[in-house]
Formats: sequence, C-alpha cells, structure tokens
Amino acid sequence: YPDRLNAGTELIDVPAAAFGADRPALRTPEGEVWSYGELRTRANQVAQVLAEDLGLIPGQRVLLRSPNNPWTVAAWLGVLKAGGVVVTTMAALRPRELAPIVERTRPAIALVDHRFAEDVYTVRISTAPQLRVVEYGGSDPDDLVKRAAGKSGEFADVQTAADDVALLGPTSGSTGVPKITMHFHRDLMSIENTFGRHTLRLRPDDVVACTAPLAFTFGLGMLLVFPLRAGACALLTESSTPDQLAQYVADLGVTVLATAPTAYRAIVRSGRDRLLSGLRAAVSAGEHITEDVWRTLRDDLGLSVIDGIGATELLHIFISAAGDEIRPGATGKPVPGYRATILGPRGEELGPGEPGRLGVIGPVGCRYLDDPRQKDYVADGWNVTGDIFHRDEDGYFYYHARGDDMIVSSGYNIGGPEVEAALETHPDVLECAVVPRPDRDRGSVVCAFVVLRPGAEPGPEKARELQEHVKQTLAPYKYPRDIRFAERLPRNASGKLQRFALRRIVED
Ligand code: 3SK
Repeated sequence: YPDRLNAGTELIDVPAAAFGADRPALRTPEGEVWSYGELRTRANQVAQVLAEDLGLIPGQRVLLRSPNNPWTVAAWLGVLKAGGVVVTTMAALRPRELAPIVERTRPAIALVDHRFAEDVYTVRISTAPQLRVVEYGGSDPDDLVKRAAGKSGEFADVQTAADDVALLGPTSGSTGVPKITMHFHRDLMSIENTFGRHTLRLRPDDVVACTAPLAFTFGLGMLLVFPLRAGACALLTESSTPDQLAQYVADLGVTVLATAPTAYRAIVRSGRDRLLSGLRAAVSAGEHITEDVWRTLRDDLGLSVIDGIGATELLHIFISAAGDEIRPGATGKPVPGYRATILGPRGEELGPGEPGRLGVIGPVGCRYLDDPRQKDYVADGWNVTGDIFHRDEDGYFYYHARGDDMIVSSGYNIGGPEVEAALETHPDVLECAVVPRPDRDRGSVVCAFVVLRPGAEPGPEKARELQEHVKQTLAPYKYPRDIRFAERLPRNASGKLQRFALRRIVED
C-alpha cells in the first residue's frame, strides 16, 4: 500500500469514479436507494460536520451506535475521511457493556441513532462527561442529518497514513471485560484483497444482504467494504427474522446472502429455501455450518455455501473455500495471503489429523489497545484464535470446538463467565456456572446451572425471572435459554469448579 492511504477515499470516491456515481450503492427494504454519488456527498457532509462544526482533530475517536441503515454507512465513511477513528458498538449493548468500551476508547464524539441515545447519555454521566453526543434520525434540531444538509458535500479527505488506526472494534472477551482490537486503514483494504477478491468475488450487478450488524466486522466487510469496492449494492436491514430475510432475497433481487448457519437452518426448516433460488452466492460464518444443512442447500438449490471462519482480531475471514474448492464438512483452506497451522500444548506445530489450537498469520493481525491479553492471542507470531481445528493431508481445516469459555450461539460469541457474573448480581443466586448446550438450530445455547440462596423457590417462574434479569443486564442475545437449578455445583477436592462434568450432563 502507498504510505498515504485513506480507506474512506478508497471505499467511496474511488468506486464512485470507477463504476459511476449513478450506480445504486445502498438500499433498504423500505425502498430507500442511495447512489454512489449520494453516498459520497453524504459521507463528505458528515466529515464536514465533524471537522467544521464539532472540531474533530484527526486521530480522535468517534463512537458509532446504530442499527444497519444508510446514515450509519455515511457516518462510517465520514469519520474515516475526516481522519477520525471509528469506535464500533452494537446497538444491543446495555450500559454495563457500553461503559467499559467508552472508558477504554475515550471517544471525543458519539454519532448515535436517536433510538439508541439514552444508554449513551447514561454512560456519559458516569464515564465520559466530555463526550459530545450527536443524534441522528430524530427531531433534534442539531441532528447530524440536519447539520449535514447545510454542508456543501465537498471535502478534502485527510491524508492519513496506511498504518494510522481507522477502527477500534471491541470484542467482548469471555469474561466480559472488552478487548479493543485496533485496525489500520490498510487493514480495511486487506480484507478486500484477500477474502473479498479471491473467495467472495462480488460483481458490480450484485445486491448483497447480510444479517450481521455493521458493528461486527463480519457485517462491516459484507455490507460496506466488499460491495463498495466491487461497485455492487448493499441491502441494509435494521433487523430481520429468517422468514423476512428469505422474502427480501426473493423480492428485492438479492444475489449474495451472508448470514450465520442458524438462519440457513431456520430457512430450510420452514420450507422457504426456494425463496433463495435467485442467489448466486451465499456465505456462512459466525459458527460452523453443519454438513447436512450445507448439503440440503446444495441439493435443493444448487447453492454451494461458502463457509468461513474469521475473527474480530483479524478483521475478517481467513479460512474459507468457494466453488469447486469446497470440501463438505471442512471450513476450507487459508484464504490467499494467510497461513494457518495447528498448535499443540507447547506451541509446537501438529501434523495432519491431530486436533489442536488454530494459529493464523496474514496481512491483518491482532493488536489490542493496551491490553496484557495481547500475549495470549499472539504467540510466536501466530494469532491463536481460541478455536480447535484439525487439518487433513490436503491442507483443509476442520472445526472441532471452541477451546475457551466462549459459547458460539447463532453466530454470536458469548462469554460464559460474563453471563455467570450477570446472574450472580441477582439477589436469589448463590452461585452458578454456564456451559454451552449443543442445539440443532443454534449450534449451542447458553445453559446455566444455578444454586439458589436458601428460601428462594426454584421452578419455571424463577427461571424466567433470572432470564429477564440477564436480558436487562447484558445484550439480550446473551441470556441463558436453558436454566437448571442444582443443590450444589461439582467441584474437586480443592474447590475448583468441574465445568467438564456440567458439559457432560448437557451433552448427554
Ligand atoms: O467467524 C467469525 O465469527 C467472524 C468474525 C469476524 C469477522 C468475520 C467473521 C466471519
């Protein structure tokens, strides 16, 4: 990459010039369509608001919080163009989860969809009194959209360095203490030059739908980086059930769908897979797609789903396969540009057939913001993702399980200890332990074993009360779908929790 590189310029000005300003860049199920020219103008207007009205200094951080909609994309690009650093946060996060992110990243400005502003104000009181919050989409006269309307739409993008930080992407970590991944302007280009170019291969006439939020780097790649670099169009949905998703594909001319296996399984089971017949490509990530669902989609629709594994730490997918390269049951091979290996307990490289920890090296690597956990993730140059895989003689990688306390449910990574900590804030909970329970639809669900304090009554009502408590404390998708009451938790002689014994109970 050249020394000077601004991903904002590369993601909108360059494609608008190359593919034509009139081409559709973004659309919504409600019928809104933004062309490449309109998106460029609005991104420039956001950059103007940031630099001229809000005094953003290049290098300062701007927190974004909103569901997937066109203004979120304009905000993303505007921050990059103004030389700012995007801090992504999922709209579903509760104040308890948002506060440590704000504390760690110290954003100067927050651009927030007005429907999700309240939690940001709550966090600002306790954590960041200096934070300037600008809402959008509501009736506030100082709203971002209204401010933008008063700007010319002409902006000279800040000449950032290729190695300037462009994105701070929090990842929850198994204990709930967020790790903040840092990614450079060049990293945003790298994911296109690897997975985007070699595996996904979008075309200008593609319409891409993805259920992941733009705040999750899977969604960022699928809805922003890859379509814009290809001159294609992204369909932005604020939320969608698997039924709606299948209907959008059929009604709105979607040609490429990216979602988690749970959604594919639900679509197959509801008999709506025929609605996917217009797709020319489908991507599955977030968790491993089982071979039976993969084969159903291939046999019924002739659709060879591209499976992939990625990580927020590495920004996007690094092992995958498409077309004739796919081997059913395997995740794939390292995406061109990446190398992968299987590591044994002492960090030694294991041979074919031997399961161990996955290690990856490539153009994007893990850099946490000021975090001692960096040394756990990067060992001898390998990024150690926490997944257990084996590889075969031909270099295909096969998923086994997570190697840590993360629970992967419907494509979401949920830290078991984080859910335990939330449950333990309920006055009736004496102690608890959380494990993944295998689930046909969701891959795994969060299962909590709970010991109640004397006097508290176990039963379905108490289980619902505890579930509601977790939903109020953490992002609701993390709640334990299965709660089992126990007299005590299994512990060894020195009092250490025997989590494996609980896993065995739920796996039986
Ligand atoms: O596999 C994942 O969970 C993932 C994470 C970040 C970016 C992309 C992907 C597929």
